[in-house]
Amino acid sequence: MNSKFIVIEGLEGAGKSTACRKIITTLYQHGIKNVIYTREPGGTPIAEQLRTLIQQKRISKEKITDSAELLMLYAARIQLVENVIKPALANGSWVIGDRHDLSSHAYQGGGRRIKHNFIHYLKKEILGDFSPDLTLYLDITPEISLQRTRNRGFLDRIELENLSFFTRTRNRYLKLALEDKRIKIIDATQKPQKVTYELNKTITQWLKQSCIF
Ligand code: T5A
Repeated sequence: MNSKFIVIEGLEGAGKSTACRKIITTLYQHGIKNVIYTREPGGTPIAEQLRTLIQQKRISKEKITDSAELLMLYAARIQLVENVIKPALANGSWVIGDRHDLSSHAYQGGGRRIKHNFIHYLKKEILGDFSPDLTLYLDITPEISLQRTRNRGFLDRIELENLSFFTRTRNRYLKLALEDKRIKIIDATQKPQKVTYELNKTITQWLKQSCIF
């Protein structure tokens, strides 16, 4: 059985971490037991240090420029892809990714308004043709996202952005999801049990369509 790379995407508080756990359980029930979990940014010692830099509210008085943020995200991503994801796939493991490249197109492209051509160029140069087999985009409104993250009690540097930033980010997610049939949209404003049901249904259908069982 060919191993696959499945990614979960969405705004803060969309339920990505919860969804990753549920998907791992669903795969297990379908006999796919060799599965690893990754998160972005992060997942290797260097990528985790980059994550800290990206999320830290302030490093002295120096502001992280939008381009530097994007480059750090791609630096973290390629460390993870080359050192963890590709070797795992080559060894027959499935990989469940909590965020991947689509996040940069949504947050840095949509939210920060960095030009699409530049992000696309970086992606091609750094990742080549490497991409997920399936992406599940958990769609919530920015208002719900901010409410769920505020309930958590602390906000990192990106979570401190305003509603318009997250509205642009969500709009870019939706635009890209509608353009690519490998990205499935799940309504994550529903009750957790309903979201889990939709996730299971989508994954099971996709496994069948991909002739995995
Ligand atoms: N980033 C990342 C970029 O800007 N560009 C990039 O290229 C990349 C890769 C990463 C940050 O970096 C940015 C985006 C982010 O700002 P992260 O660690 O991935 O951050 O973090 P978050 O998205 O902030 O992760 P969260 O843990 O906040 O969100 P999750 O994982 O989506 O949500 P989860 O499962 O932890 O749930 C959050 C809360 O919501 C509740 C849960 O119980 C929990 O309390 N919840 C629900 N409540 C009601 N109904 C539902 N259906 C619910 N689902 C979950």
